[in-house]
Parts: sequence; structure tokens; C-alpha cells
Amino acid sequence: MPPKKVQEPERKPMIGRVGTNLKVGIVGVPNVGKSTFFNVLTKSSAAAENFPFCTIDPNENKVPVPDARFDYLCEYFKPASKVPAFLTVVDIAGLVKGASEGQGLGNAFLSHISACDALFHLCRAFEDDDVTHVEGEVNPVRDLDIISEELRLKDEENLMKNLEKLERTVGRGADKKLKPEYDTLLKIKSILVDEKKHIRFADWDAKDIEILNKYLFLTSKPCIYLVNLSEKDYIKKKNKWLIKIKEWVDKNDPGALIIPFSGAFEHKLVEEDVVPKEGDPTSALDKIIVQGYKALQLEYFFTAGADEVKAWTIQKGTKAPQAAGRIHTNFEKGFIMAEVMKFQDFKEEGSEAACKAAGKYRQQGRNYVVEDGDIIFFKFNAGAGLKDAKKK
Ligand SMILES: Nc1nc2c(ncn2[C@@H]2O[C@H](COP(=O)(O)OP(=O)(O)OP(=O)(O)O)[C@@H](O)[C@H]2O)c(=O)[nH]1
Ligand SMILES: [Mg+2]
Repeated sequence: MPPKKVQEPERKPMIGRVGTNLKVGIVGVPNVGKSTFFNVLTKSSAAAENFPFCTIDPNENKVPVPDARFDYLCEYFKPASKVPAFLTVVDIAGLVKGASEGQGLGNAFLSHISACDALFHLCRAFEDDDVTHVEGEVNPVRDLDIISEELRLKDEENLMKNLEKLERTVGRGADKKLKPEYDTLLKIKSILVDEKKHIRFADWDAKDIEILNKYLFLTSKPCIYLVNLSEKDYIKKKNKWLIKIKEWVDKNDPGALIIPFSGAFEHKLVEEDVVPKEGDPTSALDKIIVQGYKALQLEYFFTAGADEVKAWTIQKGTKAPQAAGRIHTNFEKGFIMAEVMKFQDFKEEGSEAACKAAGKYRQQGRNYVVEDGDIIFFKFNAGAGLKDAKKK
């Protein structure tokens, strides 16, 4: 009798690029503190000066993702090598009204934003007469509108170009194969052009997502809103724009996160290298990094031992053999099983042996979907015999 096929539950595909080399781009109008934020976030020194369009070419850097579980494992194993997960951040040039038609630094921004997978949309809510605002007075809601509309217009241009191309073939009934793609583009048009909304506003089915992932429109990328406050406002958690920004996000990008921070405050923390005491205001950067990483739909599993504690980045929904393949292609090819401990179990039981004794050290097969924070030991067949994949 042929073996019964196990029916797997349908997984809805994700909107976005496939891979683990994903990036978050910082967007916003000129001179609002993007490069200053990039510098304090990634501890680098991209040019950040008081004039619009200070940034021309994008700067890219990596920043470790803070994680108490990783710290615990390092403390436990005291390994020779510690490798956390990293978030890649790109500092992009400022956009002005009309950028989609070539104003300001113009169209170059398209490819820079296109190369990113999620966006930190940074707006300025701090007053400082010494810092020039391209639109005159400070008004983050107007600025959010400007950037949001430029991104939408760029997508509209891209969409209409492709729709016209398809119309010539599909419209005349000449190419039936392309009809589903054409239908999805029409659906996108109704959201993007007729309703003037961003693509991520709508609920897309698996077939649409396949098409969206072919085009990678700018407004399909997830967005986190970062509000740059003065140090005083950040510490008091008060600023007149915060409610208005919340209203804008609820209307234009429902469900998206808003994170207030202060470039000036963060800059001071880095410069003065102060260790905050109990009750002191704390940095917003850790939260921004963790949320940025989540927005990319990335997660990681751990390998842990005396040699190395390492976080391995994977996309959500990755199965055990492909996760093993992150370490080495042979691990995927010769995959036998994954031996998995949940981080929480490991911490509660206190050791691998205790986890085993408690039945919390589980052997998982090729259909196992790896979960964020799993501690994994892969077994694979390297031709001759069974070899351990764990780095002990
Ligand atoms: N008062 C105050 N000034 C800031 C803050 N963040 C940045 N600035 C100043 O604002 C000016 C512009 O900062 P940048 O970080 O270069 O701004 P940007 O958004 O990268 O600008 P472009 O690259 O031109 O688009 C600089 O003079 C900064 O010192 C802040 O939080 N408070
Ligand atoms: Mg800049």
C-alpha cells in the first residue's frame, strides 16, 4: 500500500522578498534627523548636518538585535564566540514633494527604497529654530502626507506602466496565461489609484501575494513610524503632535507602530556614555531595533555550546531542513532530525540534561516549523555516517 500523504495546513505566503538578507530603510523629508538617528542606532558616522539633502548616497550598517535570551545563553555557556542576530539599516536621502517626478534628489530614491524590505518612516516633531525645515514650520502630519503620497505616486507610475503593457496582450484575449496577473494589477489599481491608499492597506489572497512579490511595490513594504521629539518632550512623554500622528496612522496605515524617540537625547547618551540609573529615562533604540527586525518578518533560532552561542536568522515559517541549511548546505541535504529545546524550558529546567529528563528535549522531523528562540541541535548524514552538527 502506498504511504498516506499527510495533508499540511495551508500557509498564507508573506508579502515581501524571500531570504534572510533583508533591510530596513529610513525615509522622511530632508533635515529631520534621519542620519543622526542612523548614527546613534548603528554607532557609525554618516554625515548629519544642518542642511537639506546632506545625505545623497545611501549608507548601510548592521546593528545587533538585543535579546535577553541570547544574553542568558552567553552567560550560561560562556562561549568563545558570541554571534547575535543583526538588523541591517539603510540611511536614505530625504524626499520632498514632487520627488516622484524628479524634484529634490528625484528618482534615485526609488531604487534605494526599492532595495529595502521595510521602512522606518521618520518625522520631526521637535522645534529648533536653528534647524532648517524645507517646508517652513514644523508639522509632522503634513510631512507624513508628503512622503506617503510620493511613495504612492511612484507605485502608481510603476503599476500603470505594467498594466498598459498587459492590457495590450491580455486585453485583446491574446494571452490567457497572464490574465490572473492582469486581474491582480486591476485590484491593486482600485486600492492604489482609485482609493489613493497604500497597497498594504488591503487584504490580499495567496494568488495576489505572488504577483505583489514579483513587483515589490514601495507601499507594500511594512512601515514603522518614528517620531523625533526634543529631549524634554521625550522625557516627559508629551508632545502636541503625538495624538495627531496617531490619528493619521490609524487612518492611513492601521495597525502600524508609532515609536517616539529623541535624536538629541540618544546622541547625548552615546556621547556621554552614561550608564542610566534606576528611574532615569531610557533609550528607545532597543525597541526600535527589535520592532524593525519583526517588521522584516525575520526570526532566529539558536545553536548553543561552549564554542559558540549563535542566533541564526530565518524567515517566519521556515522548516527544520531549510533552517539547518542556514548553517551549512550539507546540513540541509543530509538532514536527519532536529533536536529542539524551547528556550523557556531550557531556562526553567536549568540544563540540557534536565530538559531531557523532563521530556522537553524533542526530536523533530523535516516538517517541523522552526519557532523563534528554539535551541537546536541538528543531526545530518554526511555520506559515510551520522555526524553531529552541533558546535559544542
Ligand atoms: N534639536 C535637534 N536637532 C536635531 C535632532 N536630530 C537631528 N538634529 C539636527 O538636524 C540637522 C539635520 O540632521 P540630519 O540627521 O542630517 O537630517 P537628515 O534627515 O538625515 O537630513 P537629509 O540627509 O538632508 O535628508 C542636523 O543639524 C542635526 O544636528 C534632534 O533630535 N534635535
Ligand atoms: Mg541624512
